[in-house]
Amino acid sequence: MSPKEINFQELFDSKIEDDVRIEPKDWMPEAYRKTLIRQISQHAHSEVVGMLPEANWITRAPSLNRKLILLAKVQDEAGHGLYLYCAAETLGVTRASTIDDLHSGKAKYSSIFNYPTLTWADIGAIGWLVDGAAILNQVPLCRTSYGPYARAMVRVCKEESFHQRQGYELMLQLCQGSPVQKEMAQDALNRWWWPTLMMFGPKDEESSNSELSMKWRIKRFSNDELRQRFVDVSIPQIEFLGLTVPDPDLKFNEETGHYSFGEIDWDEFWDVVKGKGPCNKERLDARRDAHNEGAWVREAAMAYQEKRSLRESQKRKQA
Ligand code: BYC
Repeated sequence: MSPKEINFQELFDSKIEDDVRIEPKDWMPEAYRKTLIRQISQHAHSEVVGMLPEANWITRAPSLNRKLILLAKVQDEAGHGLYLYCAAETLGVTRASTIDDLHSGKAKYSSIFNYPTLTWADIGAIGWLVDGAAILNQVPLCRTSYGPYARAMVRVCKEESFHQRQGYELMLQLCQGSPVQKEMAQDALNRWWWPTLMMFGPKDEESSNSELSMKWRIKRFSNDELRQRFVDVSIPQIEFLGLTVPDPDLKFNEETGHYSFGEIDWDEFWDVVKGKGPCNKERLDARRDAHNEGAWVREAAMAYQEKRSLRESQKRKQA
């Protein structure tokens, strides 16, 4: 068949239908490419901004072991950001342009990282709840239709699993400790529970990207499906800790076999997404400062690369 006779759209549709991964050099609809660049780069920004609330506690971790665990976790998040920026680059954008979009406020990052980490228990709550939510969202992404994104997610999920366990273990230790420690754990749960439910995104009927993302098998489950799954798995964990869910409307529904829960404060969610959360300004300022302060490293790496290329081309000429 000559290239003229190939119907690229049909070929793409049949690959999606048969669960064959789309790879960087394959033809893809422009809207598919755009939505992937949007999601993958926002995912990368979330990983990198997500280092900030936890990094705030590295110097104050209560023991050497806790410090080592937290350092390893925060480094993992940096690695996740790098795999994801690389995956976005395979779609034809530069890392510099995606980072500029974060710094200018054009690109989003997860709402959850715009809340402050007030006590040590917040580090447990983030690992347990935020990474727990991330796992539920990201395990299906290991089967997402775009190859480089799916492959990046495999390693990310393995690391998230360690993050979730260390967070739960930290909470368990606090809950088995003194009354003040248990109170600290309850307070962290009270503050992180609702923002974690918001992480899954708006309700399905308000999720503007879902229809196409589901059709293209970028997303395999809807925002509400994953949110429900998160509530169902978390409630027994909360009960085991001996803590109380900060939701008076939470009830187990015998008929559906799922927990029903109270209404999320969607005004708060959209305020945070639009930049009006408690820490949005602080987070973006910290990222911009880190980028500016790291300019000399990027310049030095480029200068070294130029010198090396020059040396190699001179050697080739002499040979
Ligand atoms: N925060 O149509 P929808 C981590 C935006 S990091 C802010 O449902 P979609 C970790 C959405 O972008 C894990 N914005 O969107 C790191 C869209 O606006 P645009 C982060 C949100 O894409 C360090 C609009 O609302 N995980 O785990 O179909 C330490 C309408 O939404 C949010 C990922 O990034 C939000 N929460 O579904 C610890 C996973 N939710 O873009 C832990 C990959 C929605 O049209 N991403 N918006 O202007 C996804 O799976 C999907 O993008 C989402 C949203 C489920 C998040």
